[in-house]
Amino acid sequence: MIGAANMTRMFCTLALVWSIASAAAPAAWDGPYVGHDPANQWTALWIESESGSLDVRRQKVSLGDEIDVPSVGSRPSFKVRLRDSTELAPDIVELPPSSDLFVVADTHGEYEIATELLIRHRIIDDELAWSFGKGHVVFLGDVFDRGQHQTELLWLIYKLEAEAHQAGGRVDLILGNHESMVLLGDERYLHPKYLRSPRLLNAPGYKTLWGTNTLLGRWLRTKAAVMKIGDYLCLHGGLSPEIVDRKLTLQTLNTTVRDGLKARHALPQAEAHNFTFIMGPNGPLWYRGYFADMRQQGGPAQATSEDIQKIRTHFDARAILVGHTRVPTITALYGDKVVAVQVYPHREEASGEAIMEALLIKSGKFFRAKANGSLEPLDGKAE
Ligand SMILES: [Mn+2]
Repeated sequence: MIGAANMTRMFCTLALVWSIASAAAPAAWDGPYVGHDPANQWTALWIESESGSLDVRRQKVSLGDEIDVPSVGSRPSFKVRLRDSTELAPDIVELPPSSDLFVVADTHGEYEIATELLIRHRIIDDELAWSFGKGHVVFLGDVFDRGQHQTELLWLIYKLEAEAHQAGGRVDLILGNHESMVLLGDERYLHPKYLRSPRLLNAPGYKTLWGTNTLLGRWLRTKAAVMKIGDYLCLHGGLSPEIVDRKLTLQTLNTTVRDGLKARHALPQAEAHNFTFIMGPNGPLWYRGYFADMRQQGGPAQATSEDIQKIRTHFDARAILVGHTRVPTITALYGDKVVAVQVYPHREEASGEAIMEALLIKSGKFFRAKANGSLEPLDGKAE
């Protein structure tokens, strides 16, 4: 087992590297990472760049303290109050008819583009503070991998969760396949910068930075793979007809994923069997059967309208909202019983304009919320 011993080394014996007098202040590079040692002393670690070298800054902290998450590009730094997470995300959340639901799919480390989308739609203000009142935001997973600012995005979501709660609103983060990959040690899709972070922090691998004695690692392991928010099933990949055939409930799906992400090799046999299915091409984190027939790739057949009806009946839901599979614009499938939300965050080559979309559900109506701030009903008329 890696884990306790290595984490102890990481959070106890890391030497603080003092910078020699220098004109320029160190620039943020990665972090903070917050974890505790076996004596429950919490430490925050930042990696900073100065005069071409990367140094580690470390600070003893306590739950309840506020620490800085550094600025990125034009986005300001923000303070986050440290809290431990023990309460599990619910399988089902009420959505009052007057509350808007803002659905954000895979952000993949594209912090500036994702925050632009949130700012333009007044989910957050220019200082990155919650400004959506009693509204509800759900992130459909895949915050990790590909881009280079996943740490900041996770801290932002963690912070907004608390601020939304204070305001009578709500933020939920659903787990995607890239959350599961990172937490289980698959480093293939990490932006190369994140391969350097564990080395600089004297940790044996990137997943150690998100272990069960880290603040965000514990927080991520309270999250759900599938949530029903109001009448909507919210998840990363999709619900396959096989889930209904196996009679899997939200509770079984979420408990199995959580247990597997805590200790995959310690799962009892029946649960290990479910975990293997869930982490496969017919499982909720990976399924792409709403989009194409995947049988030639060893995946599932394309879901039929009858399949979708069967799934909606099994979970008593109006529609299924998914990320994971890229679409050029948010698209209603199966007569709006499935909505594909994943417009990959990127910049238009010529103009540099941010391209990303979220799904806004207002009084049961679907809108595309674009990164430039415009809203467009899913049935096509501009508003
Ligand atoms: Mn994905």
